[in-house]
Amino acid sequence: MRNPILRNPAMPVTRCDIFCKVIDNYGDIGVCWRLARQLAVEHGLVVRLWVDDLASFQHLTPTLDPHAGSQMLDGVRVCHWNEDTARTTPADIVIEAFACDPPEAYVHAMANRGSKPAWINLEYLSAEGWVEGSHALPSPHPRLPLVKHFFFPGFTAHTGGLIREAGLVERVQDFRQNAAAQTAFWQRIARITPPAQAVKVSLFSYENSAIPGLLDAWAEGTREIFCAVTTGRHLAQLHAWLEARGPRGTGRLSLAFLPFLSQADYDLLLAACDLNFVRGEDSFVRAQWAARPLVWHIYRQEDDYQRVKLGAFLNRYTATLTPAASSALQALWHAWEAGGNAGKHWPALLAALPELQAHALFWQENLVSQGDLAAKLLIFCQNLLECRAL
Ligand code: TRH
Repeated sequence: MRNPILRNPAMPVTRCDIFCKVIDNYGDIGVCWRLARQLAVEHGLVVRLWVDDLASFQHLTPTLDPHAGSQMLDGVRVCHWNEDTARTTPADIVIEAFACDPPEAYVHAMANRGSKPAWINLEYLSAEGWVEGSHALPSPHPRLPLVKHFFFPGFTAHTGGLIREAGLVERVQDFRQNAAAQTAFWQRIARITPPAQAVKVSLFSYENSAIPGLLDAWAEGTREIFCAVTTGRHLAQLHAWLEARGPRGTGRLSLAFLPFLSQADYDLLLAACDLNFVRGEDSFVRAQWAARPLVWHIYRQEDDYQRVKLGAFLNRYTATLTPAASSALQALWHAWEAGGNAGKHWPALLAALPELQAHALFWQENLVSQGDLAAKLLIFCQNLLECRAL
């Protein structure tokens, strides 16, 4: 498909370089990979994705060859970010993810181009109020004739929005309404059919000392719980809990241990569950597109700054909930973040679940109405490039 946004024939902007450094886990590459595919497949840009750690990337895309310097995948040229990267010709749009700094020589080549590229720093996601004021701000290079712009994802119309592929919401909705497709899905990923009456939960988090208490609450609670345990840093605690329970067993809780899923299957998992425990950035966003209630294990930051970010999101997310549902959700999220007694707050959250389910759909619809990040980014870049061409 040709690019519907950057469609000025006098200025055929078609090439985009995305730079990604994998700091840890899968979030950095998860976000970049989604964006790269969307820009290539939906908007027709010629996209190169420069990644410093192809081995981590391979977890998300098993068909990727971690030893190849360059390969085509899903319409994107995936390139290993190494010393040769500096010698490549810069694209029209240059996106550095999370302030990862493209190579110095590449930046010089950008400065030497007749028409300067639109240079974007794609920032981390936050619901804090200052994001609207900082979104799209310019940052002139200290020495070179180049200007980089901050692009902040976010939850309001005055931010860059969230990554959402075309048709995602419809796919999720169709899947949720199709019981046979869900049964086939569970069989395919775990060879299991969850008990019909159980509350279905997915679990993806970091190490968290709140895990055993929550599992105890599930095992000894009033409702049957089916927990789909993803592959991740929470697994050791899950196994330790199982061992510690010994002859008491798992009570009303049944567990299914999943392999690492493709991103597409992980989306379906989120849609198939009644409640999703998610973490980091990308799974947190995907749970919102799944229109299901969620609990967020936010990535820890220096001086516990993540608590400010958590509070900012909760303020927005709970604004229209009843006081009972709002405090149930907040109590469990805070306990989960702090590694505290999340199990104590489970009964209240369970009671609030029907309201939280309706709210998750309302929240998703509101986010959809704000436009998606790739489209907003391209409009922003087009405006930048047109202004420079005047
Ligand atoms: O993996 P994360 O913790 O990632 C990040 C990074 O740590 C990053 O450095 C940090 O800055 C950021 O969090 C805040 O969590 P995240 O962002 O949810 O990314 C996980 C990705 O893995 C996401 O794209 C979903 C995907 N995934 C699968 O594809 N299959 C699976 O089975 C699971 C559990 C996840």
